[in-house]
Amino acid sequence: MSNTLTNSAPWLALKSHFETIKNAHIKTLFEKDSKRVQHFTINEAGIYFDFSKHRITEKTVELLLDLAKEKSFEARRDAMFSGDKINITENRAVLHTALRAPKGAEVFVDGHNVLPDVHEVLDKMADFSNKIRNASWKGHTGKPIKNIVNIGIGGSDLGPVMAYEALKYFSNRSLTFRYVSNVDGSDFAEAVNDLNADETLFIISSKTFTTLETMTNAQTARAWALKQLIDPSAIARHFVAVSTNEKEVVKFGIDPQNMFGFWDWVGGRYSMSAAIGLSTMIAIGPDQYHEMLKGFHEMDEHFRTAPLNKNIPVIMGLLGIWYNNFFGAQTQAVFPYENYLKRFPAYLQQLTMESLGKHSTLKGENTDYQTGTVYWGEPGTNGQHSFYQLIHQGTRLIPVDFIGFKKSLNNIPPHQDYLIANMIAQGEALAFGKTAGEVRKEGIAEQLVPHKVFEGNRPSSTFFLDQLSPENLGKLVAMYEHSVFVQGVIWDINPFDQMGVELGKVLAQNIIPELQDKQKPIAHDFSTNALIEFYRQ
Ligand code: G6Q
Repeated sequence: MSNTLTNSAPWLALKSHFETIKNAHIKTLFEKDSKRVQHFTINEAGIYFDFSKHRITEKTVELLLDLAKEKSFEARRDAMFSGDKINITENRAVLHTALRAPKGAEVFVDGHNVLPDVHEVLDKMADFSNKIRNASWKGHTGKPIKNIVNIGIGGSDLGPVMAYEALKYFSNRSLTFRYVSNVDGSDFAEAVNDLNADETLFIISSKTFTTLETMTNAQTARAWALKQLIDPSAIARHFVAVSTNEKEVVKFGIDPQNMFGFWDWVGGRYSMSAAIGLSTMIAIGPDQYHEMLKGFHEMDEHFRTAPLNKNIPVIMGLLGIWYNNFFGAQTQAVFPYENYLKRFPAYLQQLTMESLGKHSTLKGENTDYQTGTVYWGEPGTNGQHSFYQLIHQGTRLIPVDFIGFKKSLNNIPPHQDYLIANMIAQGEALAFGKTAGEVRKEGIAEQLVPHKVFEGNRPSSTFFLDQLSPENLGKLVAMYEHSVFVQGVIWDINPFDQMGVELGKVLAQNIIPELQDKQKPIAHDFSTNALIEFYRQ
């Protein structure tokens, strides 16, 4: 094994530094450095990022930054922004950042400036969104569209549904939005149960336009619509596509005029700022959608230009490495204290785990270190009444990201004060805990003292923003996107492919005919055969 990461000088330095710090308590770290908050807070790009409650010292950050330098982080980052084909397993550029670059900027792929293409699609999306929103786009029977159903899965679903929920406050409430992803027919059935086809628009969102789930749901949607509308020419008024595959879109029967394109240099899970965001734009309108893109771009610029020690995604990514590879943490919790962000953890699961769950380095060697932390979460305060117990008093180390906003979109006193007090209190309790002495002072019976002790020393980051808005959502998403990139660089893996989802897809294609034709001979392993037999009976 010739992995250079774990043999590199910065890694070895971190390893011995870890030995000196692994037992240090966050409380002691605060006592030793009265300026700790100043040292470990970055207030940039509209995000107040407090990472003082981590098991780190200034030395830790210094060594982690050395590691980033060792891995030529800055050159790798610049290669991404300038359109180099850094997705080496698919020989593609990685340019989600170009999707939110302003008109007039230049980014070249194979000598072609892609920015005019990006803005042409954005303008086409805006034109279409306006027509739906001002009811000038009529359905087949002359009625305006009232319902929008996005059909897509994975990267063609999770971003749009998360953004719709996150930005519901800003959305046009006379329109109804539904998201169908699962190949389970119940997903489709429930989504259209109370809708009329003559007022419904389906957006078929699929980069490849070949994905089994999406194509099955799209065919079912067409049959459902035609059952009510009868005339096949109705499809043109009720179906649009978001895709890179015009041939398949046309084959499905969608007019290419009603197709919104994107490009192979946009990965599925990085596509919510591409035309995959069409349902978002219809919901919040083009102007607010552009505000969201502005937020993305602002964070892109922060990531591209801020010094590494003041760079939010860089520090986030490096902390991820610190806990995963040195403390052996297996998971990372993300708790938004903002109810509209309820789908944000689900969105992040794909972004982080599909990107970083890899065992092969860019050179094709197996890593001799852990990659891909498990991300999970729920909105606060709900989680406090369920699984937080394990984080406070369990035996595992689970770093937490708290995300909060100073102002609520729905100012109903005293809710916001209660919400944010809880977020701040959780970080405090996790870090500082409660000693046996403190418990005893409360007069607790001696036999209960061990049960009431909080060891503390549980690390967390707090991200504080002004108020949830399209712009701030864009910033948050870009922040996590780039923190994933940082980890990919350190681990020397490709965060932009997803070979790991392929095998199951291929095997399902083999099994489908075996379920449909009971006579078909089957020759899998014994367990698989038995499951197929059970279904057939
Ligand atoms: C994301 C993945 C994956 C993809 C879906 C849908 O990065 O590539 O989640 O988005 O499989 O693919 P299509 O958009 O091609 O239908």
